[in-house]
Amino acid sequence: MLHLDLDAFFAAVEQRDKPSLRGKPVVVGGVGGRGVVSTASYEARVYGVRSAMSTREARSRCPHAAFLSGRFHAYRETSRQVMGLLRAASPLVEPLSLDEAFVDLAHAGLPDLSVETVTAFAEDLRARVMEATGGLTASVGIGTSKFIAKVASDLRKPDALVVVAPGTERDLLRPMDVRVIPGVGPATAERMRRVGIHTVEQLEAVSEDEMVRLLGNAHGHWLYSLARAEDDRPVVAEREAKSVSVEGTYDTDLTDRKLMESLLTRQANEVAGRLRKGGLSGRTVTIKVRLHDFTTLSRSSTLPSPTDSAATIARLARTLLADLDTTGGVRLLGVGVSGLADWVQEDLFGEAAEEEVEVLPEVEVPHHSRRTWAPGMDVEHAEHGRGWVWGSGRGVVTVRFETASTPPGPVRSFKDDDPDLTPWRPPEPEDEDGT
Ligand code: TTP
Ligand code: MG
Ligand code: MG
Repeated sequence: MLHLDLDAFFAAVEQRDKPSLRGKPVVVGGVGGRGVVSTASYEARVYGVRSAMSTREARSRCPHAAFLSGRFHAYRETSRQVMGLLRAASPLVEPLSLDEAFVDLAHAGLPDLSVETVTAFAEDLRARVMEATGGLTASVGIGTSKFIAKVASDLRKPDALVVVAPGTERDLLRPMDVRVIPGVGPATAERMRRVGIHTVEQLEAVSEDEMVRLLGNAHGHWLYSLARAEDDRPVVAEREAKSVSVEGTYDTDLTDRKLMESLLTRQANEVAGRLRKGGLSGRTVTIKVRLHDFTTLSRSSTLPSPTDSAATIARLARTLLADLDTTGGVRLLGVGVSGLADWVQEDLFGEAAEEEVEVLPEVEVPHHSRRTWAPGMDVEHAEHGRGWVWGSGRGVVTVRFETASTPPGPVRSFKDDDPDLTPWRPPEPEDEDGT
């Protein structure tokens, strides 16, 4: 089993695309007053900056870092490149997030699975990741199970490969904190601490009965096995679409609830249209909301029977939105239906099967009506070419003119309504259909 995780992912993409930031502390996340750090470059981690820390705290620990608000399209594109490489190596690839995946090496066509062979394979893979992404480093772990591979990839981050030889797994785990075990979160760890269990070795000494008594049935058996490095979870590659979804990303953070509801309603209509075209219906309606600081929330609601009704999907989507705090602004909204069945259950209430079509008002997403120049965003100037927003305020926006393929570039300031300066975005694949 192989586990790959990119190093300081968002920050590494920023350093790739902004040559003047290479080798420097970079913090990506919400830059506003209540913002939270998504990630920090390893240069910033030296100062104690970490994911999920408040940006305020990060600024006080590392005031000279570049604080950037993030460019999701660039992260997604880079992720796509890496996942593509992995899928070319083995048909069994299970992505866990944008920057992380398991790969089943038993299906990678290797002559054998000796430590030497998998080591050479992984070094080659890391080199290919670096080449394909324009310089990003990945940490890779290899072991006899998902658990061990994941522990290994984290062991010597960044830019490292760790192969755990078969038979050495338990020695590796014993001195580690129990929180290394998937499923041992803060609450479980605290419960263990109270009975004097801090390390995996101490956990190993607990009998299975005792473990079940301490942590409940499912959890107890699971942790008993993992403490012994017993983990036979297979890699589950994504297969055919298990859901139909539509989402949209927006240039300006949306704050208007009415507008958000209208957008969700339109998306629900599109989802319903696609379901019908495929002769499908589903029970679970999910909305996805990405906040200004890249926190991505999803909420779902499950119906007693499958639906393909736009009105039903829209109504549920709006209800789900009502429970979310979106005051800081929203960058992405999406609606999906999952739990698909290829039939629609007879309507229990005997309503006409024909859907009443909801008349939708035209909605217009604000397009830089009041321009926001978020730090880090890509821009283009009619005369000076492409660059990124270094900072803005008091009617002035400062741009550094450089890209991934240029040397560090010069800084220039403009009036923030300069018509020659426009946001730049790469052409986006028009179909963002989730699967
Ligand atoms: P991680 O792989 O957890 O972190 P990382 O790649 O930044 O750093 P490393 O793996 O070297 O320790 O997460 C991948 C990306 O997900 C990260 O770059 C930003 C995003 N992220 C958040 O937005 N918020 C978070 O709390 C975390 C942990 C990650
Ligand atoms: Mg990572
Ligand atoms: Mg990760």
